[in-house]
Parts: sequence; structure tokens; C-alpha cells
Amino acid sequence: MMPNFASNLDALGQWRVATDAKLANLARFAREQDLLNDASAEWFEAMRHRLSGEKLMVAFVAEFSRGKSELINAIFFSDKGRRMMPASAGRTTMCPVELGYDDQDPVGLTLLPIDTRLEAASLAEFRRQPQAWTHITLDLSNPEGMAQALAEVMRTRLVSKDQAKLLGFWADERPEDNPPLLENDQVEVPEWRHARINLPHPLLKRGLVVLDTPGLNAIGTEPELTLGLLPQAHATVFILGADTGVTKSDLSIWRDHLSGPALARFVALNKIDALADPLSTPQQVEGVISRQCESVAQTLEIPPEHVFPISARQALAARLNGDAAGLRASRLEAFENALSEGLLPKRRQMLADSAIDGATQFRHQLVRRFGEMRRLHAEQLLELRGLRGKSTGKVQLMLQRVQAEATEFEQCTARLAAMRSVHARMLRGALIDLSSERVRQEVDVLGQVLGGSWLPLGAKKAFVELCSRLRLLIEQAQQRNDEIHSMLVASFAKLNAEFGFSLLAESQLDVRKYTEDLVLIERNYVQYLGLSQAFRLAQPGFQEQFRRMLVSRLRVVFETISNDIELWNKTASAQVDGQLRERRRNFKRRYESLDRIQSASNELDARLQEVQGQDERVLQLQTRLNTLVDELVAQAQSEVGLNGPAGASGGYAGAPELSKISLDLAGTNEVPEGA
Ligand SMILES: Nc1nc2c(ncn2[C@@H]2O[C@H](COP(=O)(O)OP(=O)(O)OP(=O)(O)O)[C@@H](O)[C@H]2O)c(=O)[nH]1
Ligand SMILES: [Mg+2]
Repeated sequence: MMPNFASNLDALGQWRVATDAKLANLARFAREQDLLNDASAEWFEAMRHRLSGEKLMVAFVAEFSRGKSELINAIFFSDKGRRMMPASAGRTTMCPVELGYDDQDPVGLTLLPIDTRLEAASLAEFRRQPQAWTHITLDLSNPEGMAQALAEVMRTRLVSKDQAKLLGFWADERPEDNPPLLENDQVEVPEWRHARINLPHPLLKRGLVVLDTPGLNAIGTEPELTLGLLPQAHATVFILGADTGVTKSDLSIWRDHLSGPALARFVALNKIDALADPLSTPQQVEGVISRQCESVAQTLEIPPEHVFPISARQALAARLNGDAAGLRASRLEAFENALSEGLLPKRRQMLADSAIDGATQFRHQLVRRFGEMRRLHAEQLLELRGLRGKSTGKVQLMLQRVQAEATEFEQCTARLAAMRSVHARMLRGALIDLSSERVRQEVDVLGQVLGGSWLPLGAKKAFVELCSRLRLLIEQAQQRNDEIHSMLVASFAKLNAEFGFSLLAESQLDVRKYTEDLVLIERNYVQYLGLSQAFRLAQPGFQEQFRRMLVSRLRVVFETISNDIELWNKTASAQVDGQLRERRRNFKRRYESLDRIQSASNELDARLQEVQGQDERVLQLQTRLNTLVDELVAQAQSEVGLNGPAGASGGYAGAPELSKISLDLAGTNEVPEGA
């Protein structure tokens, strides 16, 4: 039987814990042996944070009643013994629901009232204001009570048509999208703007975030969902009903919200059980399903094998009842498999690449440093051996020579200071146009150009111009860092020749690659400036929301570039500081040994042994470093162990894994530290 998403994510979680443990070993070794400079310490911390904390978001998007919530129940919550997320005919989930786990927050359900839409603050800003949210505690030992509490996400309220307009649920320009007008000109709107469920479920603890969205244009009326959350999702699952096929509104959701190429996209054709027909043979039903998949693929312009026919309801029921045949008939496992295979290995690969790259660079730096230390040891040994059988007068001469050499070497400090100040100035120049303030200014130009009247064509043009200005900023930063690189190469060559350093400029940094992120953001936002969106552009508050969302996404890109540049430059300077320190220490040691040899005739052998001992220690450090880096690389390259076939114990497929990872309140399923 096939492995499923739940158990594979669990395996990825274990891989992350194990890789982090190897990274921690390497960091501990470096710290204990005083081999860690600021730049490497920063890298270790950031990488460990990514390994342990980075979230994996899977978003479920579709028109209402296609079975998003039911599918989430079947994949993630069948261990609860009942249906957890409300799923029923008609509109059910009224607001976006984010399921995840953050141990800094209390367990439970938090809800942001819909009225907050009348304020300018964005969802991201409200996330930082706990008092704006309503908190409901969830009793984890009581699935019945939990399901009742989760029903909050269905809650609606009646408001006047004008109020609905202000809240963004009514637009006279698009009558076909408006909800029905009830008695006394009232409109039913969601009670909540956003819901977060914080649960110590093992999968969520491993960093999975599941986003359930409300259907029916609701996704379009919440710019934060479409501009903020969905583009950040690592995978999106688009769901269609086998009974309805691709309707006009399905198609517009697909085109408007799922066109981003960066996302791993999955299409599920749900409710295939509804195609069962007592008057047809199973082969005939099978034929109908295949034809439906083909026609869906054609309409969405994707390969037919990317459409997965499933029955979420059947799968949930089968898992709840331990019915292996029912689960097979639901075909859910093939879909779960595709989801995990399409997503998890990529995630692993990205994390593994970063960890391996960073650790390899770290090894290079240290190996260079060890080489330099050994070179100095060899020189010192040569000097000491030369003293055998020599008079005290000769030793005195040597002492003077060391002193003279040290004095001459110290002349490099003025040169280093000059280089540092040039470097600092150039670095400031490279970073200046990447600040949040600068990004905001650029975006503000957009507002000024449009002067409050965002007609689609003008807005689109101004936006595209903004994006090319931003690309230019990245290009400039790249060029400025290239100039720093050339300056360092030239200065290092001189310092090496004149003062015997062995400085090597890092390989060139590439920040141009972040232009791709910009292109992605551009593509994402530009669809909101099309003609078909004119009415939305005119909605009160939309422009402000658009601006805020844009600034916050751009800021992430520019901050990343800034951090990369800073880290690269820090690493380069750290090398100079390290070698300077090493050389000074070496002069001091040489002087002290000669001094002692001069005062006691039997000291020479002891000094020789001491330097040899130091050299051996460097060799040992190097061996240990190699072992630790090799172990890390081997662990990072190890395949995520797909959990093997289930059902051997006679249970239904998936049952053994799912029971292993069932809601784990005592934390007994935690992977042991350092596993
Ligand atoms: N026959 C059948 N019904 C299903 C299937 N999956 C879901 N349903 C039913 O379809 C209805 C809608 O399912 P939901 O999960 O609430 O749909 P949704 O996409 O979350 O809808 P909204 O929350 O309103 O956006 C419910 O009654 C489900 O039980 C399926 O595979 N087969
Ligand atoms: Mg739903």
C-alpha cells in the first residue's frame, strides 16, 4: 500500500530534526574550539532556525461546496474519530482558516472580527495585536466539543446593504457576485475575517500549516488572502466537483488565483462517488471518471495525469471506520502520494542544499585557516631547529630579528585600517538602496503617480514601471558588491605579497537571482490591476491594502538581499581579522620561546615539542572538522525515509501511521532530540 502525506511529512520532520542535530554538533565543536567568527555564528543560527522552524503551507482553494474542508478532514484529521472541520452542503467555511501550531501561542481557536476590515491595518498587523482577536479555548480531550467550537468559522451575521458594501461584500457594479438580498434589504456576511487554529497536532508541530479558504468570491474580496497568504503557500490544492465539472466560476478562480508558476499545484476532481450509477458496470463508471479528468485537464490546460479523481467523503468515512476497501475506492492515497512526492522532496532538497553549501563554505574557511596555522608552525620549527648547538649570542640575534619582523608586520595595521574604511564605505553604498524605507518610497511614488484614481490601465502601467525601478535597485546592488569583490581581490593580493598574509577573496555573490522573486510578485499583483478588476480597485480601502501588502512582500525580498550582502562582506572581513590575530599570536609565541631558550639551555627541546604538539592539535581539529561536516552532508543527503507499506497488521491502509501520529497531547510522539 502507498505511503501517505501524513506519514511522509512525519518522515521529513524526522529528517529535519536529524539534520539539525548534525548541524548542532558542528556548531558546538566550532564554538568550543574557538573557531566561530560572527559571520559563521550567524549562519549557523539562521540555518538551524530554518531547519527547526520553517513552515510548510498547503492551501486548499476552490469554489464553495467542492469539498475543501472535507478533504482536509480526510487527509489530516481522520484520527479524531469524527469530522473536525465543518463540512456541509451550501456555503460552510465563511472565513479563511489557518491551521498550524506555534508553541508561543495558547492552544485554541482565535478569530478576527469582520469589522476590522473597516480599519486600515492589514492582517499581518493584526497578527501582532492579540487583543483584536477573540480567543476560544479548545478542549483537546473532547473531539465533540472541539468540533462544536470549530463551527464558529461558519458563523454569519445580517447587515444592511450599505454596511455590506463597506465591508467589501457588495458591489453594485457586479450584481452577479453579490450575495442574495434578504428581508429589509439585509445581507448575510461572515462574522469573522480570519480564523487561526493553534493545535499541538504532530503534523502541525512539524511545521505544516493548512489553509482552508471560503469559496464563492470570498477569496477575491480578501486581498490579503490572494496577495498575501496564497502566494506564500508552498502548494495549492484546487478542488473541483466531479458532478459539476469545471464551471465558469471554477475557471475564474483558477485563472485569477492559481496562475503563479512558483507554486506546486494539484488538482483534485472530488466527489467521484457521485458518479456511481447502479445501472452501469464498474468499467463504464471508470470510463466516465477518466473522461471527466481528461476534459478537466483540457479546460485547465494541464496534463491529464495532474488531475486526481478522489472522493473525500468516502475517504474520511473509510478512515473513520477502518474500511480498507472504501479507502481504496476513494483513491485518496494516490492523491496524497502525489502531494507528498511533489512537495516534500523539493522542500528537503532546498533545505539540504542550503545546509550543505553553508557547511562546505565553513569547512573551506577553516581549512584555509588551519593551513595558515600550520605554515606558521613549520616556520617556527625551522627557526628552532636552526638554533641547535648555537651560542646564546645567536639566540639574542634571533630575538632581535623576531622583534624587527613584528614591528615591520605591524605596519600593515595602517593599511588594513585604510582598506576597512574603504570597504565600509562601499558596503554602505551597496546597502543604501535596499532599505525598507527606500522600498516604501518607491511604492509611494506609485500612489503619487496615480493620485488616488486607480484606473486599471494607468495603474497597471505605473505598477510595471515601479517593478522595473525595483529591478534596477537589485542590479545596482549586484554591481556595487561586484566592485567590492574587485577591491578586495586587489587589496588582498597586495597584503599577501607585502605582509605574508594568505587572504583569499570569497567567490562572487549573486543577488541578481532575487529578481525572480520580484517577477513572481509582479505577476501576482498585476492581475489585480486588470480591467476585470476595475470595481475592486475603486473599493474603499483596497488601494491602501494593496500598497501595504506590496510593501510587506517587497520588504522581505530586499531584506534577504541586504542580509546576503552583509553576511558575505562580514565573512570577508572576519578572515582578515582572524589572520591578523593569528600572526600576532605567532610573533608573541616565537619571541617567548626564544626568550626562554636564552635563559635555560634545556628549553630548546621542550619548545620544539610544544610547537609540534600545537601542530598535531591543528591536524586533529581538521580531522574532527572533516568528520563532522561529512556526517552532516551524509545526513542532509539521505533520502527522507518514506514510511513503508501500511496495513500489514490487518488494519486499513494508513491506519497504523495515522494512529502513531494521532493528536499527541503528552508529546509522546516527539522525535527524541538528536535522533
Ligand atoms: N458525495 C460526496 N460529497 C462530498 C464529497 N466531499 C465533500 N462532500 C460534501 O460536499 C459538501 C461540501 O463540502 P465542504 O467540505 O463543506 O466544501 P467546501 O469546499 O469546504 O465548501 P465551503 O466551505 O462552503 O467553501 C459537504 O456536504 C460534504 O460532505 C465527496 O467526495 N463526495
Ligand atoms: Mg469549507
